[in-house]
Amino acid sequence: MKSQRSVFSGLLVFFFLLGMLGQTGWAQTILKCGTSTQPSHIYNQAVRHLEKIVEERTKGEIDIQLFPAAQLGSERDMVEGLQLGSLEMTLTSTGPLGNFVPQVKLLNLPFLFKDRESCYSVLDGKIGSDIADLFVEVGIRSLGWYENGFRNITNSKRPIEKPGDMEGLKIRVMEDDVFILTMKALGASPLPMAFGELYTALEQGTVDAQENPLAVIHSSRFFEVQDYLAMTGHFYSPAMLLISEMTWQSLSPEHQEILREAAAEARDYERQISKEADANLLEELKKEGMTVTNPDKEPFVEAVSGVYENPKVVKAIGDGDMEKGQALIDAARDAAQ
Ligand code: EAX
Repeated sequence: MKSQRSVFSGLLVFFFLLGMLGQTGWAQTILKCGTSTQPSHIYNQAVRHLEKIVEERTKGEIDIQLFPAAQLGSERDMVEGLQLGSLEMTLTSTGPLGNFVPQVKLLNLPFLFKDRESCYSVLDGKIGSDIADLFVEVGIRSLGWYENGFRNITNSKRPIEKPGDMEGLKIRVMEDDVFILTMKALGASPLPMAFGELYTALEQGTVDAQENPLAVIHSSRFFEVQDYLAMTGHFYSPAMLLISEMTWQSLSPEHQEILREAAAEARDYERQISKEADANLLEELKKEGMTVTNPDKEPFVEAVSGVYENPKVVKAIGDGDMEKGQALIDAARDAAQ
């Protein structure tokens, strides 16, 4: 009896203290944020920037904790984690996102955008915000379109000057059929694979080639296992900062507002460092011994034009409706010009 009573009063004291902590603002919300890339990559610079702003403005009530280098799984695993509520946040490429919201595939189309300005006008305009809003239906909330960047091809076999040079190259692609179809149209043999396995696959020769923005090629040190870099810029790769809808709903309106604003600021910062990375890293990669080519893009654009007419792709972009898919493609092409 006696010991039961003391357990009871112990519990009372415990809950009393817990209540005090809550009232004095000591309760801290930890938001784990996973990424696939190496710590020095722009995604992780941006998340650290976000972490700082949010910590300041919430007076430490929200602590964003970064887990880079696919420590918490592949991009696809992390997005699934958000749905399940086992992970709070991720900054990911659109690579796996078409498996959750098929309309995202629109943004994965080759040579859709001519420059960064055209990307931002689509992503920050109606098309981008309509697509971002669809994530709520699958248990995820978008905190904005970040940037991975224009993708370029590296390989270990030969310099690439024209689509014909891609013939037979085993190339790793992200896990979406738009990427697979594009590489097939260029004559290569695409192999979908999670990013975390890529360095080893290149090193061991499981694949000859891969494609990524300069910031990824550099931070992941692909120059150690790839001799040739072709500045094709064939895909613009957007990134998204995502938060689990369960987590989002558990935050106070004040914290939601702080997070939303900080995410927009960190996005602008990330786009800026992404642009700087493109301006600076080509020289760095040459210094690391890569042979760089600047192929004429026209023959590449022509070779992949069929991807835009592929019924499977058009239908997927329209979420099962060909006409809607075609309308979206037309709208994006107009807006991107
Ligand atoms: O999001 O999978 C990829 O190649 C991505 O570009 C990379 O993980 C960064």
